[in-house]
Amino acid sequence: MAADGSRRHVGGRFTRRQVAGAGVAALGLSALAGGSRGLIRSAHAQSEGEPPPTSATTSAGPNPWREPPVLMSVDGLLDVEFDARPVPSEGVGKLAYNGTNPGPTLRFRAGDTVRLKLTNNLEGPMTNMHVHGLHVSPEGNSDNIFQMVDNGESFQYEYRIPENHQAGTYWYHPHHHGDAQAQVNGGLTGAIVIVGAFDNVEGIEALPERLFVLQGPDSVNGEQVYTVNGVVNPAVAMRPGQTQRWRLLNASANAYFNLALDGHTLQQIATDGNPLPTVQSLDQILIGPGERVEVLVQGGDPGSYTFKSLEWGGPAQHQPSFTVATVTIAGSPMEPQPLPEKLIQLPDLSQVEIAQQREIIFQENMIAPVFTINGAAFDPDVVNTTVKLRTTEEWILRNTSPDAHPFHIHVEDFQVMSINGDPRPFSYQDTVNLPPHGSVVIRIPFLDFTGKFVYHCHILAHEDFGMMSVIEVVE
Ligand SMILES: [Cu+2]
Repeated sequence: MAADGSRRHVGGRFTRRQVAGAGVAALGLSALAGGSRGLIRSAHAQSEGEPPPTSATTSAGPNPWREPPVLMSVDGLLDVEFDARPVPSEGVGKLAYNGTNPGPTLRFRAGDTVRLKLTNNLEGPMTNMHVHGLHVSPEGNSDNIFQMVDNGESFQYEYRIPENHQAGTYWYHPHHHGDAQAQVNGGLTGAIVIVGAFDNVEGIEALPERLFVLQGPDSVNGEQVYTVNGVVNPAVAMRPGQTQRWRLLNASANAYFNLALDGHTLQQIATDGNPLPTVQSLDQILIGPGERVEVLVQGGDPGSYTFKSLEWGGPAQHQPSFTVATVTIAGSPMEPQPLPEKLIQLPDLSQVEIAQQREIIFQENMIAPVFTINGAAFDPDVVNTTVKLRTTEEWILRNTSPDAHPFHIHVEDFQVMSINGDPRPFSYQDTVNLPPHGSVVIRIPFLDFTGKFVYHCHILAHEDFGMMSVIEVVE
């Protein structure tokens, strides 16, 4: 690690007392408002009362489609500087990297090096950077979320992307425990696209691409709005019969997107940056906070179709149906291209030797700390789970609460073996939804990197209030 004066470690900045204090706050809110809904509502309320943004995003739309600026690697190197600062007039976002909400899309290849210099001009809180889904070292100035950047200071990150990294859709966001929800909700987020072999699969190659960075809800003119690339209800143009590749990223701090396109089937090809072995034809796809899916969409008959999020959630997490985008199919028809017959088969872990089986229990408690994993709230000074390098483990994720919790682990992807006891179609993910009072069995290969990182609930209101644990992989 470079001897840089701006370095800050969570371990030195957060005391047990502060973490316990956060738990007390959570108890008060959840006791008053019932579970996580109280926390989510209170977070949204922070933006109410402020002057409404003046951009076109407040209109019901459909509004013009736009995507974030793209920063691409050149000759194996992507070298970028990110300035995090408040931008009260920028769309629905209140915070931004380099003035755009969402931040620039980072596009590079497996084997590349990504250098990112983060400057904190947030005028208050500490911040840092997490590259969600990237299989890179958690140590030093790589994907090390124990590193903090103080207000007015900078930190130089460097990520060495393995040659065999999966091509796909990933993302970045701050991971400052206690303030992650506010910073991500504020607009500090963006997409990462890794380019590679998957893009050359027959039936995918050369398809027109769209990136959907899904955010919200945000309060605009007293209304709760959801956005795509910072735009409320953008217009998506397609020709009849045309196939488009959509990269869908749930960058919301707390909300789910239960996606469906009227009159169309979503042909899923990837989960969380990992290819599926074959196309999955689905009428709706639930993506929790932090999750990504890639789908192929084939335009139907000319007309206007609503891309929406269907009603979802139990009593404390209930979300009504809402419009995500409006798809307009017009122009000269195209001959529909055949869907890919075969995608990419990743290693199947169902027969491998399991070095260790663990039970990871997600709990909501009546007394502080309210949100815990295996009875403990996050403490950066405690290693909750120690794993041997070059082993594969089976984790049984259990949820004893009435709320859904999206489980996410840094650095490593896992194979999902079953949900509530039902075997699942083959998929590798880095985030998986843990249903209320449910269970998910996963297998995680720890093959390449030693060091300390975290696993947690990706509802950031829950994570900020303790639902996170420390894992260390050792030789
Ligand atoms: Cu949770």
